Amino acid sequence: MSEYEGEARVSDPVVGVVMGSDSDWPVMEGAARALEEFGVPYEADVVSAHRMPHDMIAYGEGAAARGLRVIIAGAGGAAHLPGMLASVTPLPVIGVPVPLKYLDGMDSLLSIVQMPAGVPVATVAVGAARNAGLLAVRILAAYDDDLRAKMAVFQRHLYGEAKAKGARLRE
Ligand code: RP5
Repeated sequence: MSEYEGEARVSDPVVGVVMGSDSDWPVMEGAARALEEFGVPYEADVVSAHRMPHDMIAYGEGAAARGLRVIIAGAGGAAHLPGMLASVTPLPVIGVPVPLKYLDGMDSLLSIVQMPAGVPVATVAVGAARNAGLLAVRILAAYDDDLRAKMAVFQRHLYGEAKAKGARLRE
């Protein structure tokens, strides 16, 4: 059983966090944790583009009707999952390049970011699943006053941390 099974599922998820393999979870967990911090209901699952292509298409085609509003998709190597999902859903897809043993994640990054015109994937930095989660929150917050207020608090917190670092250097 994957580590995340049983803990990452909530009722009525609005974000789908999917990945090509459970070996991606140590990276993708960052997205899940960010969503939890903001109280955003999400689901997590393995949907491999190459090992379960029909499931992948079904996931993408059914996502909006099931109530999802954003998909975060992570994969490593020949990372086709985010782009293929974007091709079959009208929802925004955020791609997370997962770094593997070789090539430092550059293969994953280029596989995800080089999408053809008309089929965008919002690609975050290699391994930056937390930012993917935060971007999903921002997308949802555009139409949710409470969530936008939470994001503003979060940003003020970031500001405070950065200022404190400067203050420590000046001591
Ligand atoms: C990709 O292959 C997955 O997203 C993962 O990053 C990589 C390796 O998968 P495993 O061989 O560990 O299952 O499709």
